[in-house]
Amino acid sequence: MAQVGVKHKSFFISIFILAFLAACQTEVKEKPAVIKPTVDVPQFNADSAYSYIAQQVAFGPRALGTKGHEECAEYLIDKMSAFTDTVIVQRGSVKTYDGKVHAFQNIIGSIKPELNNRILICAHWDTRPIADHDTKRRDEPILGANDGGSGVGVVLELARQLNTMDPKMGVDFILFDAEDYGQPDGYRPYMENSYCLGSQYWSNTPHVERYYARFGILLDMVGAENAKFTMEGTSMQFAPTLMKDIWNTASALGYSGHFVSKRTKSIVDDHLYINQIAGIPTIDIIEYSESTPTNFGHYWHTHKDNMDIIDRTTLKAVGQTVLTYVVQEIH
Ligand code: AHN
Ligand code: ZN
Repeated sequence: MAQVGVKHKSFFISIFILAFLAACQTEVKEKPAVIKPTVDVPQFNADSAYSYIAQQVAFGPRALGTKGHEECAEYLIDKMSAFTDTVIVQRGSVKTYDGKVHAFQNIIGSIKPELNNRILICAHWDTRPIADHDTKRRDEPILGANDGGSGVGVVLELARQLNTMDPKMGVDFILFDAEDYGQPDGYRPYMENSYCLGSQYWSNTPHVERYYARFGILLDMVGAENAKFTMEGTSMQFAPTLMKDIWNTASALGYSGHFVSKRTKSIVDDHLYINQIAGIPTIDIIEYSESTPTNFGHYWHTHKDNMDIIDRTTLKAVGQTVLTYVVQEIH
């Protein structure tokens, strides 16, 4: 009897162990997969972005100190007021490389300004006062449809869309002034940091005290036909994860023709100062050309930078990619 009892005992122990192992396996199998909740992403309207570019260009050149600059500022403040909860215009003056003093306006629209958890989307709105890379009329200001107009056009359309979405995070849209009054190549005496004066000012003196954002996205020259956007060096240095995530988003949406997963040289642009001074990890989505000595588009700082080179297909690729990434982040 004692032996039977022992046999019975080991039999029940074996059954118990098998049942336990089975339970463990079942539990592992039935553990629900971690799926990110799917969020409805609206369609980025490229026609709308295009029209915001055309309206800026209709003011003529928007270089510091011009009538077009003054009038366009009013238009942008109006638009930003329509698309965000609060608008702050940061006004000041800067001394440019040519010794002149110019008034500037950084235009800052905020959705849910009361929230601490924030993201930042930005572009420069001023245009270059000279056409130093053109072969003729080099001392005349350019229209800057792409360099100045396009980033703002996409930012405004993003603001219009995100404003209707009741985001769980605050969103700031900054239109920087005084980006493109930088010193031409070979000008003496050399002046350091002559570009991006508006973003340098804001980075040192943000529109609210102790401002911080989880990340920033800068849009510069995002509207030219067939534009390629590579993984620019400064962005990869300061915000590699953000950059890879956004390029992956573009790829998932079928925009790998525009968003090329190749690292290219570092560029001095507004994002450098936002990273260095404000300490906000920020990337630059900026066109890279393989076929020009500057690696900017063939139209860059020439009179060819007008509405003829703006293509809705490129605006859509950039706008939909950023909108998709941001909508997922703020829910
Ligand atoms: C420099 O040429 C040093 N940076 C380019 C920044 C820029 C100019 N973006 C648009 N125009
Ligand atoms: Zn420029």
